[in-house]
Amino acid sequence: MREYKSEDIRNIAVVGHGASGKTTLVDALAFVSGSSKRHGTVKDGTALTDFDPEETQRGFSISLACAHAEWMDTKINLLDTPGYSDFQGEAIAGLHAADGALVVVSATAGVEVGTKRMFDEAIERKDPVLFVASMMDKEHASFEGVFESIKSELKPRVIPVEVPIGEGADFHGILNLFDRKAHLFKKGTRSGEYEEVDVPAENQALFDKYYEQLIESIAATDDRLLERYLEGEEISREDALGAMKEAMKRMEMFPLFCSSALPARIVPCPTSPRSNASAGSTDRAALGAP
Ligand SMILES: Nc1nc2c(ncn2[C@@H]2O[C@H](COP(=O)(O)OP(=O)(O)OP(=O)(O)O)[C@@H](O)[C@H]2O)c(=O)[nH]1
Ligand SMILES: [Mg+2]
Repeated sequence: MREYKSEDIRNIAVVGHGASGKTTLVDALAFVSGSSKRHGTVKDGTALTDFDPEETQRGFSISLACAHAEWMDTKINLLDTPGYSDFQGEAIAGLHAADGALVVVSATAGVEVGTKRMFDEAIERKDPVLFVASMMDKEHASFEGVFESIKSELKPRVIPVEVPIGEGADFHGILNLFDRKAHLFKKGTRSGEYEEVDVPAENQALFDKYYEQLIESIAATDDRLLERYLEGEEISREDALGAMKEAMKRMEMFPLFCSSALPARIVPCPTSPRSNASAGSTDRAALGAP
């Protein structure tokens, strides 16, 4: 591993309710970034951050543990924390050690008691927060449900920066709002591999709806951008990302991503290129933002 200057290192606490998918997501992020050669699972006892024999036996996290992902010349230390309230002290210690929090919310359960507790802790510490709707491949997964549940129960200015294409067994890609592209997961390849294409016609309306919301929300955090936006000027990707980073630091914006983090399985699908279990994309710049 190369050496990093301190300004190129981010410490992110991965927090949330028990069994929301934190350990699985951390493993996937380390694997997809190339920092880990193996894509492990909690079920098989091979997840990077659940290495303690008691954890592998019980199938949930007990202690704070760290993995890392190297991404765009930044080393991101991912502090995987336990979600169960018995081990809450470890999760809070993780937040104390971190520069920001990644709050994992299950796409089938939405905001739960542990989500709220950890979100409140992060807010109290004035840490930038981003959300990930996990387990998008599961039956009854609902991205809109997670979005609404965060908005109503945590009341932050949460805003999707990527949107799933399909849900549950049909989850096969994401719309990357900043890049204005679709990422379609490649079938039968290692997790996280995708093909970048123009937004498919059948997803254009969905893209337009979320893109408009994103740009409007970002513009509302910056007077100069707002003026340009109201005059009908196009806001560039760089300007939008820059303003969002600043708004995140001021805790005025909370981006929402989505993922499915189990190792890829080959799922026969005659109509669309997909793997129903690929790690969701996380916008590079935004991931490095906090
Ligand atoms: N289908 C599906 N299952 C998932 C996904 N992520 C996690 N799971 C499963 O959900 C269960 C909980 O996942 P974990 O990663 O252990 O969740 P956690 O948040 O670390 O749990 P605690 O450490 O107990 O707080 C495991 O059985 C995982 O295999 C996903 O993206 N898709
Ligand atoms: Mg865990």
